Amino acid sequence: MPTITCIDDLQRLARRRVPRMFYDYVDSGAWTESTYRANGDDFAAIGLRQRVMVDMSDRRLASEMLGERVSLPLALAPTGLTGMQHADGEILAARAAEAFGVPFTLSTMSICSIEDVAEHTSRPFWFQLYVMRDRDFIGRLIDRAKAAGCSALVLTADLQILGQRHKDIINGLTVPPRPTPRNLLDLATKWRWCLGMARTRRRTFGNLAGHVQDATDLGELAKWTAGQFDPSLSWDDVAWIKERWGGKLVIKGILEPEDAEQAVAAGADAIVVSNHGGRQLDGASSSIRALPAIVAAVGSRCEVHLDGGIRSGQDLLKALALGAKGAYIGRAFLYGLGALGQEGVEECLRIIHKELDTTLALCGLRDIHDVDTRILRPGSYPQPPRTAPRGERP
Ligand code: HOC
Repeated sequence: MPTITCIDDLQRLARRRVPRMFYDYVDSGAWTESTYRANGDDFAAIGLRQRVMVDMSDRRLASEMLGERVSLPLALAPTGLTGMQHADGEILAARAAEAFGVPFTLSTMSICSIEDVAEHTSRPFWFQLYVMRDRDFIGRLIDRAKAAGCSALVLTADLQILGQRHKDIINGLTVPPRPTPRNLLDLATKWRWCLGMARTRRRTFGNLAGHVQDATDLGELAKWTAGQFDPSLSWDDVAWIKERWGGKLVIKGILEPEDAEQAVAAGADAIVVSNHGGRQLDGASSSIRALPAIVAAVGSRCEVHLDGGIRSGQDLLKALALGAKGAYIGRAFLYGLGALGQEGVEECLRIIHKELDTTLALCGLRDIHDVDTRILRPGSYPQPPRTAPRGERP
């Protein structure tokens, strides 16, 4: 087993253990992947200010997201097909999040169902909702999340149609999936993954089972699902979703202040600044670059979270410094999951926690709540556009 020191190490191990089709599904973005790359590059461009000779003992990283106590301001993002990175992936990731004291978000497009995850965890998890054409089905999904005790509904706003990812097409992860000779040869070298999959009874999209006639076939379900995302979804729909749900509502996929305003007007308790991990609109802004303007616009009226590009505790600290109340990791925990199952997700969280703690201290702070732009090197970080106060000339 190689020594694991950072998320890159988990990624390398995952690449060796997860079938290429599913590894690439995670490690890919839309079209040229420019937004996917920018998510990481724009974090790397932000510099930190070292401070010395200040008392750095007794550091505090614990905080709150949506009123829930979190051991660090981080949640596991909703990620599709998580149970294809490792057998029972969603259950294992949710258990790791629970053990670490951070929220887990289950995707509509998960392999394990809402009920599977609820049965194997005690901490309430968050449920991510895709709005599909069949609104009755969506209503019932919301009811199921409520019945399972989910503590927040995360409505994804940026996937009314599916972005095109070239690696998925090349690998045959199209709808329906295409088993090519290359895929079959690759599977032969991923024996751990195959053993796990042979043991589990979960192989299809658990939340959708029973809804289509042939619910046992991944290809059929994928085909059905891709045609089901509702391109007509609009802000008007948030009202009925909010009413049916009745609990904390998060709107994910916001990059522009105007949309943030709409989300707040629609009653969001939190918004997630996100470009879907660079998997939807290639050319869209990186999440960290979009964050300051959104915090300036709505940060006093709702929680602003960030998703996209977080691969270390340093990235997380930079997002907090720019006004995020918390952030999400997607690929980082999926690499841990693919590499080492539940232990890998816990290792990912330990790594990020340690990096956050060390960076906080070296920036001269002890409490995560004291973090702001003073820890960032001037000129290296994005700033909100200068606007004149209402009623004044710019
Ligand atoms: C077959 C349809 O959030 C992603 C997911 C969406 C999954 C849809 C899969 O891949 O970005």
